[in-house]
This record gives sequence, C-alpha cells and structure tokens, in this order.
Amino acid sequence: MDIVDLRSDTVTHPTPAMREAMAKAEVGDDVFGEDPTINRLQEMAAGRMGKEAGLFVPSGTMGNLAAVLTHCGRGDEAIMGHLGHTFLFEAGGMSALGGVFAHTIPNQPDGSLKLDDIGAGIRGSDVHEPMTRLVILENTQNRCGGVVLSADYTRQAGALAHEKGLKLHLDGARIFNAAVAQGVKAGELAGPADSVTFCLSKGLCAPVGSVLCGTKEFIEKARRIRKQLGGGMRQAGILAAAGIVALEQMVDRLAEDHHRAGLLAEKLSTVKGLELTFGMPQTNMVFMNLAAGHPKSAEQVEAELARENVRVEITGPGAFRLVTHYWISDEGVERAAQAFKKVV
Ligand code: TLP
Repeated sequence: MDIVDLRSDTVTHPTPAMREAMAKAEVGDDVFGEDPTINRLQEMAAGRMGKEAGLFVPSGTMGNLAAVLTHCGRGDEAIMGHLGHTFLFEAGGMSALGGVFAHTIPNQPDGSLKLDDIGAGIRGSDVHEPMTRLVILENTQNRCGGVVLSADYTRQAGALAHEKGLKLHLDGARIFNAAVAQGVKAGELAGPADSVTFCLSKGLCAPVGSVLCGTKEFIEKARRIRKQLGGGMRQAGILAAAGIVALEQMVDRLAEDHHRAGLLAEKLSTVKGLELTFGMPQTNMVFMNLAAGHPKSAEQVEAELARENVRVEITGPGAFRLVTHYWISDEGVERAAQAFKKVV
C-alpha cells in the first residue's frame, strides 16, 4: 500500500512531464554561463518575481545564504523572525560562513514582523553595536502555520527597510503558495524585496533547486558567492528543465493542495484528543497538537501512524505538521484522517 507522506512538500517526486523534459534537456557548462536551459529558467524566474535577473542554486538554504552573504559583511546583522527558517533551520550558515549576526524579533501569529519591532531593532548608530544591513521576511511563513504575508504588508516592511538604508530579502520558498492563496501574482509579493529566493522542489515538484532573484548587479555578486559555497554546477540544465516544467505547469494547481489541507484540517478537527494548533490552514500546511493530558507522546503517535502507512512530522512536544502536495490525493487525506482517528 502506498505511503501517505505528509511530512513535507519536499518529499515530492518529479512528475512524468519533468522526467521527459530532463531527458531531453539541452545542457552546457553553467559556470561559464553556457547552459541554455538554466539560462532560460533564470530568465523565467526573474520574470515571475519581477526582478532583473535570477541565479539557479541547489537549495533554498543556499539561496537564502547567498542572499545574506551578498547583502551583508562580517559583523553585520540581519533582522529576522524568531520562527524564520533562516534562524531555525539553516544550520547557522550565515554566521558560520559569513560572520553575520542573526537578530531575531518575534513573529506575530500572522507570520509578520511588527514594523515597530523592526524599527526598534535596527542598530549601528553607536560604535558598540553591529550594523544592521538586512531584514528577512518569509512568505509563506512555515512555522506560523504556512500563513501568507500580503503585498501591502511587504511593501510597508520594504519601505521601512529602505528608509533606514537596509535591504529586504524575502525567503519565498513557497511564494507561489502565497500568491495562489491570495489570488495575486508572485511578483506583487516579491516586488518590495531587494532579493527573493523561491523553491522549485517543494510544492512545485521539481527534484532539485531554487532560484535567487534580484537586480543584475546583485545577482553578479551572488554568482561569486555561490561559487565560494561550492554551488557552481555544470550541466545542471538537466535539473533546470524540471524547474521550467514546475513554473509552467505546477503553479496554478497549488490551489488543489490548499483545498486538501482544508479538508484534512476539517476531518482532523473532529478527532477527539486532537486540536488544530493555528486554526484552519491558509495554504498547504496543517499544524495539529495532542490535547493537554493526552496519554500518548508525539513520538508514539508518529510511530503508530507510520504503521498505518501515514507519515507526519513532529514539530514539538505533542505537535505535528502535515503538508499536502501533488502526490496527496483525496483518498490520501481520508486515509490520514482514519489513521489519526484510530491512533489518537
Ligand atoms: N523547509 C523544510 C525544512 O527545512 C523545515 C520543510 O520541510 O518545510 N525556506 C523555507 C521557508 C523552508 O520551509 C525551507 C525548507 C527552506 C527555506 C530551505 O529549502 P531547502 O530544503 O531547499 O534548503
């Protein structure tokens, strides 16, 4: 029996159309800028984000890191949410590799950072302080529940950053989920940011890759940083080909994943002993927790669900994340709900 794998949308496999495009991809040496398929993907990506240029990178983590290292120097500081992926899950790369100081301020339940908190967090006027150079936002905001930031909020944050002489980077790993959920173009959400990273290998199903976008000048600098990080790939057009299919075929259908996340949340909210941590999902993530005093631990529940061929991610004590994606059908949603009912 197939496994219903809800741990993340990173588990998605490439679609048949992607495998075909990969097999036929024209390639070249991308360190020389000669891979036509990568060049095409980068142009398409920049177009979607409303930016001048794009840079294909192996992962979202490298895209964010290259952005931070391009915007900041050693001893500089970047402001980000305490639940931001760049703070929680990127292995401290910005500080390990770039000497960049991570200054966290609270993420609000809607995923935003309060503009007043950003303003109050900016430092550098005094010799004792590091220089704040960058603000990082995340859309969708993963650990706040896969919630969306609006174009209007992002514009306000961008205006504040620019007024204070800072740059704004958007971790838009799931920016297309945010765009589809709000019925806007991804470019509107990315517009106010100086740089944006988005992922091809999450809900869009490509096997590998993200694209970092910004001005031509920014991307030229980021290209050198990518080389320093060992991310200069050669005939990677074979991967970019899947990314092109992702952009052409997989964006609009994200609405189906959002719909299924809603169905899953509805079904799970009726299971005794389970609670929706952040209410109904806005995009493709459902966060659930065991009710207080539940006799089982998250680890027990996870193991018992796995025996029912349902995989979920533990996000904390008694807490889980379930992510819908292309390979989760209505039947998968039903099977997950039944498994939770049985186990919890
Ligand atoms: N997120 C993964 C895990 O690392 C937590 C997941 O399963 O959600 N930004 C955001 C907002 C992300 O959620 C992720 C991956 C990344 C960046 C990093 O992307 P990759 O995995 O390509 O390095």
